[in-house]
Amino acid sequence: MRQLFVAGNWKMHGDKASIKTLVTGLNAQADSVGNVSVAVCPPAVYLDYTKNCLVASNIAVGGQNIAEEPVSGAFTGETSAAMLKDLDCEYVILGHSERRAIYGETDAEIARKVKTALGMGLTPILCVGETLEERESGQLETVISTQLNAVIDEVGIAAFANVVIAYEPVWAIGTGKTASSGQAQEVHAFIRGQLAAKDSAVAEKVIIQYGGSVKPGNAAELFSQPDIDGGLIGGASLNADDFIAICRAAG
Ligand code: G2H
Repeated sequence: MRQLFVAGNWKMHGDKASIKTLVTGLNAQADSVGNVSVAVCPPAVYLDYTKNCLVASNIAVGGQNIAEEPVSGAFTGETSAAMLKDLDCEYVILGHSERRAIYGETDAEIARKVKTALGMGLTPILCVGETLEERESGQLETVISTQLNAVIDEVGIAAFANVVIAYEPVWAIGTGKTASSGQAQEVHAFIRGQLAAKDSAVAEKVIIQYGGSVKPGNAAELFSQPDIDGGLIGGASLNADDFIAICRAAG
């Protein structure tokens, strides 16, 4: 039985005042979430501040990106996996569709970043997902398996025991459109099947989160699907009551 996992992707949102308010709300309600793993992923500059504000011991912290280079070097503007570890982060989101589309991250780069994260003892939250155009032209499975295989080829299937996958249909991100629980389950089962073809024990263990306009009102239905093991939450993770309600739906 997999333990469900809900992570908040704060993206490029927040300042010290709003993070203080948000984390105070999370601290107050963290005891009520039940049996679920929880993490928040603030912007890199606020990781340490967020960690210091967090009193709840059941909420972990993660980054939203790392450099390929694991420790340090002449890479202006970058953050390394070692730096995230130094700040007691447990997770890092990699390959989010915004990184792929806006910053041109390729499958190969993302795969190398997954390898870097694993090597540093961080758990990558590897995002995969198709655009509406890709879905409507029948390329969904090809797109997802290409994104997955790039990483499997780089790190090996056994390493996926320490990887979280987030299925995020691009057309459902921040749009208010959520994949129906049936649509999402279908893709989650496909992802697990792709892994199972290579290693069934690993496939059974891997957490596959759903992401894309998850809200308190649709979380329980999504999380009740057999292959949906929690969520990667954007907009709704910026409000403590909403995020806790989503965690409770998984707990
Ligand atoms: C998808 C998700 C978080 P939102 O990007 O990764 O954001 O919940 O706002 O659609």
